[in-house]
Amino acid sequence: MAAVKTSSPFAKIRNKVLSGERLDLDDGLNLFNHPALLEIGALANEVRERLHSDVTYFNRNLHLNSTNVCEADCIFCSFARVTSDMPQAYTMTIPQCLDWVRERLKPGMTEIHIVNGLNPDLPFEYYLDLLQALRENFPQLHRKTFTAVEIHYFARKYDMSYKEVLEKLVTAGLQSMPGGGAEIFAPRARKKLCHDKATADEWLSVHRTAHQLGLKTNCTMLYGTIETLEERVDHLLRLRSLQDETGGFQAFIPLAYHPDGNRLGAIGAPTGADDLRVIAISRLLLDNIPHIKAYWVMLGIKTAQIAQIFGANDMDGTVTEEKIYHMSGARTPDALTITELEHIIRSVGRTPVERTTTYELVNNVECTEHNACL
Ligand code: V47
Repeated sequence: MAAVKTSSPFAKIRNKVLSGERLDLDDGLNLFNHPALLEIGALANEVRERLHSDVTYFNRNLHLNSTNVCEADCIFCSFARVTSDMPQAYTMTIPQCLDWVRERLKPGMTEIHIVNGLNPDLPFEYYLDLLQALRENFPQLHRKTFTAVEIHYFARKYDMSYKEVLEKLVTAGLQSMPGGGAEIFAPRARKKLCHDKATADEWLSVHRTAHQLGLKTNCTMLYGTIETLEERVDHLLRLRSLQDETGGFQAFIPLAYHPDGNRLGAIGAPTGADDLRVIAISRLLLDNIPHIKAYWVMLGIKTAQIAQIFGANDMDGTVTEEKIYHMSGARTPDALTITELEHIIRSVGRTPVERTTTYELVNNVECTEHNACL
């Protein structure tokens, strides 16, 4: 790495990181304001290599959004339709969900990721039946389902505690939770972006409960809307505090704002440099969360690839048929093949390693001939 003036804020941060000392709010802000992106990236890369050597993880997964009817008023969202009679609103029945999976299932797939709208017309049994039907018909797919915002909604709507909701869903087949719905925790920004869904404390409380029940979950941050740099750092530090308490987060996924087709529009959509900076700073601040995922669907394939030398160590997966980003203007393909993912990872000098949802290694005997799988 190039010589860094020993008295500069960055030099102090670098010394802290290299000696294993924790970064604080001021350090986070200094990193966001430090002009030399490559220095931040190189430091994050050192941490990433210390934790994961040259490995980049990926998995084979399907994304199902079984309803986009959602009564929450999130002004950045292009996916939701407020009522079921609006154009493009849909709700799939359980047999339709099963057919949908069956049509897209490939040998070697290990995960189904489900995120839905907050649909006022569905009974709780819909979610239980969906999980049970998926477990019965596709036992090979790990069910990573429902964000903390959905769990909070179920608790309020069906009059249960978070623990009761989660226990019932686990009995029906939920195995882990995705990290969506966190957006930005700061009340100022949250009030403008998504005033009527789970608050930051509620989001964190759902994850705390899930972790206490032994579930692994992911966490996210939506950036590039109206948040300040201080609000970004505050968000990351709140995730780090919960992780100190429970240890239940396995991956952090920064989500870059996509501006098409929603009411927030084209304010401050992040640039490639912003994306890489957020990845690198996340790696440096979140010293207790094992994996930083560069989600190629929203970063774009090329940025997600370069992120692998800026602190990230995961690319997510094949992601067959993502909708939330594609309805908000993502230009990435609907899915990647294993051959494509492996090529992208290898050509940035990393070793592709297939994982399960909970980061066990996969030895896909069925798929040694990759083309036979995807
Ligand atoms: O919660 C919605 C975000 C999230 C937009 O856990 C938007 O492995 C940008 O959480 N621009 C859902 N972001 C996606 C998500 C996720 C994705 C991949 C992997 C995992 C995981 C989780 O998408 C929402 C919201 O924060 N979002 N609209 C938009 N216009």
